[in-house]
Amino acid sequence: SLGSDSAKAERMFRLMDGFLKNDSISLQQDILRHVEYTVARSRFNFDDFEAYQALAHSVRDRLIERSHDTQLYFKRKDPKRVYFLSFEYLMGRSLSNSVINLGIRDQYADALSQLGFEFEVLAEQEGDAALGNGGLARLSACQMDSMATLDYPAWGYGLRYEYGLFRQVILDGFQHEQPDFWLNFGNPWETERVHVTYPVKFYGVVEEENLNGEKCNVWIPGEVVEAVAYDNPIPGYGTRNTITLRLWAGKPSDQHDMEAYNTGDYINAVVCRQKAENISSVLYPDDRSFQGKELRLKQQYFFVSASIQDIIRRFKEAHSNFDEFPEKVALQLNDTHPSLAIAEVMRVLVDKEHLGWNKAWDIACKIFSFTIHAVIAEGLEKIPVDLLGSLLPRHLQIIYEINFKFVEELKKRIGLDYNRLSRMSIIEEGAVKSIRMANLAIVCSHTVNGVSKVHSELLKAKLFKDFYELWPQKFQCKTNGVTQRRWIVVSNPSLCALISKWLGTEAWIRDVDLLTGLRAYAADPDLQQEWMMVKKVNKMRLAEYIEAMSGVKVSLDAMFDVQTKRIHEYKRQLLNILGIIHRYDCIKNMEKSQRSKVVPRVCIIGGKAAPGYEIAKKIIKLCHAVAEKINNDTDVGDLLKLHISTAGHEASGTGSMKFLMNGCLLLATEDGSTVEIVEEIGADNLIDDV
Ligand code: GFP
Ligand code: GFP
Repeated sequence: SLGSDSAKAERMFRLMDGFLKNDSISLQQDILRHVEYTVARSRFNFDDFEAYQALAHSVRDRLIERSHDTQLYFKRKDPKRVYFLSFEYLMGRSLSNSVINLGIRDQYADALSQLGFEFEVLAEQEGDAALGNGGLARLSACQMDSMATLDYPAWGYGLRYEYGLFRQVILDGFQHEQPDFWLNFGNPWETERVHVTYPVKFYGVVEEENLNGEKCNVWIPGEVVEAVAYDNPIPGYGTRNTITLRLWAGKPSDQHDMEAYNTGDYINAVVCRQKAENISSVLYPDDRSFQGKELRLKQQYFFVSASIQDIIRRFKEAHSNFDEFPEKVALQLNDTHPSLAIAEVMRVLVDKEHLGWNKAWDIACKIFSFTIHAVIAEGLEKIPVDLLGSLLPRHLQIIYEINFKFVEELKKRIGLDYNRLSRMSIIEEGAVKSIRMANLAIVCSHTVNGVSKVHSELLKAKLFKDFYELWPQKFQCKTNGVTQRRWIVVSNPSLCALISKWLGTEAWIRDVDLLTGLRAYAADPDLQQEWMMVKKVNKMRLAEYIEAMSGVKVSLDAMFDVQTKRIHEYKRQLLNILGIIHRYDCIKNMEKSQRSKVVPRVCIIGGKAAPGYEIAKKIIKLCHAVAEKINNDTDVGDLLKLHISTAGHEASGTGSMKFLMNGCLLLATEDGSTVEIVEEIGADNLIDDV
């Protein structure tokens, strides 16, 4: 017998020989073991990609240890957990980020070099997990890194798309989209949890039943799809805390089509089962204008329903009374995409847990908070009532009920101001009767935040003025941030080394405010020279990359002028391109002798356009047409080159932060986060040129 639990644990621990070790020999043994037994290649003969796979698995082992300890710790402590619900995550690559956060990058680099491999080269083998479109999705990834580092008991929930954001191919200056089947070579970071599955229901009818003399609603679904969990560990920096990003994938349900099997339609039944897997297969490219597509709504509910079931299951394992729910659970809605969670929580609490409407609503209002990323009204999601009613009949009833009670309450507060009542209603009347998802989220959430000061003020003054007047206390600002772990330490190792050297500490990698310590040395010529060197070397690397990718040779003495983000009218790539045409014109009209005074520039514009967004796609073509003209004009030569790697309405903008923290100058208007960036860097670093 293994004896008591703790004796058992002790014995297990000894059998495992303690935790994995991080000295060079142990790491080498580990990598070779994975080459041999996981990748199943001979340890005497494996290539860079196989070495990467083995390396990734050995890192993953270390992540799993920490993730187990984290879960065990939080299970014992039972703190309030924060659940971050987001439809998109742009995690990118995991290898470098993980070993840096675990503090064992150098050890791995050393171990690999003993085996005849180079860490940097293997890291290049990893593909991108591009399960998102742009800023919103990258913000989710940064928030996960941050919550892990700050020791939060946090979980991220999302969808495991099999096809991430499309691959962009440029043919004759035009963008073409190709599928990004990123799981082609497997994903060593995730763990499939075959036992963590939940049924998710769609369609069907709602019937009233009598339960112990009380009426209750029972939803009889027309389709059931199983959601299976895939866990991705997210390690914090300088802590053991390793949280989980749990992504759901569709899987056929056995409840689904017994009928079909019984009636002998075997082939058809199998084909139907396969459809279930399609639910999570593809990420919708986004242009911030709303399209009511059934599959997208299905995806939203699928991920919301599985997540809520998981959260409630976890809560019930430790608690018997829902009164404690708001003390143990916080749900953060990342934009409106997951806001069906509100109706779902109500459905579970009312129909399944039989708490009664008022109690359930009271609980719901204490657990939700809501981040808005939109600036323009067209960006707000509206779901046609007919679509919702057919896909989720019970949820439509619930939303109507929430709205009815809300409007009744509102009438008491503001009287019969019908214009205002109709503006605030969760239901939009009109040609297509729709559900305003943002209104639903605001009505239920205790906190609503914008993503920069300007944006948060705009929400109060314009987009949600009526709601602000009703509930001023709900509205907050949470300015976006980006993690310096990803955007300096991983992406710019030489700048990272410089900063640590001058600050005499690596503490800024945890606490970004410590970067202000560099101010003391800003005028030091040694620092300036080292800083310029770092930039120069990076610039050389970029120039090599540009030449390899596009064949355009660029001058290292030129100023590199970069704009990279989704192509969108409001992001004003068009303005940028017009500026380039103007500069080209000026140079052409100049006396030759004057030209020596022009600062040479390399303009770099990068970004994808949503496949259905015609104007954005034309902007890409325009960029290429202008580039072709300028780059082939020998008269202008190096004075101007345009390379296309592929005040407006920016709610915040996080790309500017990434450029800034790597020592770039920003050319910006006062919108979104730039106003606060000026507060941080100080007016002495601002050239105000209006
Ligand atoms: C559990 C545990 C993990 C376990 C996974 C998968 O968390 O260690 O491996 O989930 O079952 F913490 P809960 O979802 O039960 O919180
Ligand atoms: C959106 C907004 C940005 C904002 C991010 C994160 O980004 O202004 O910084 O969300 O809040 F437009 P995209 O998804 O459009 O890139």
